Amino acid sequence: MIRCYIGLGSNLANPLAQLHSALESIDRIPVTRVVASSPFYSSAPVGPGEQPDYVNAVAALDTELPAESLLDALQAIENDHGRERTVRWGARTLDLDILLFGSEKLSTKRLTVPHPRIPERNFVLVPLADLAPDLVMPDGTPLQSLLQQCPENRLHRL
Ligand code: A4P
Ligand code: MG
Repeated sequence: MIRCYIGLGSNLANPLAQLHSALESIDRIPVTRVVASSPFYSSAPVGPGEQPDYVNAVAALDTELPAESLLDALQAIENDHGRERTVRWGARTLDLDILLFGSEKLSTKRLTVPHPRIPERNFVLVPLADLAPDLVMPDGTPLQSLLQQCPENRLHRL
């Protein structure tokens, strides 16, 4: 059993419902259980172009799946949930990123873990710290020191 953390993001018209539904779907992945989910946050979009605000959260899972099988399952959920409104909002309506997979470091064609953009994203670090304030990254960096160094981006708890 491996403890992992998943970042959830949506900027659909009803991103709250999107995230609730995604959490239920994740809990139905074989040999996988959602053990905790963070509060939901509204966050300013990061990246190019005009986009609505995101709702972001982090979930803690226990799974017996290998990382790439977990990625397959998460991408299937993204497809199911993203399909409805892709025309309106563009390519992505639900993002499910594997932030951490136990204390493993993975670097394959499909998977980079820990997720490389964790340190620059307060919409990941803040909900991750809600779930696991004493977490230490696989390279030995405490989560709290990443939080202290993270760039500011508008974020508020819903
Ligand atoms: N991939 C590699 N490593 C991982 C991992 N650890 N977890 C690969 C998940 N996937 C991983 O991802 C593209 C490929 O990354 C996958 O096929 C997988 O093999 P994707 O989800 O299809 O594409 P994407 O999410 O559009 O691209 P990317 O670069 O992952 O975007 P990000 O970094 O996820 O950014 N602003 C706010 N406020 N909140 C957000 O949630 N999200 C994004 C998307 C931009 N701005 C945001 C937010
Ligand atoms: Mg992604």
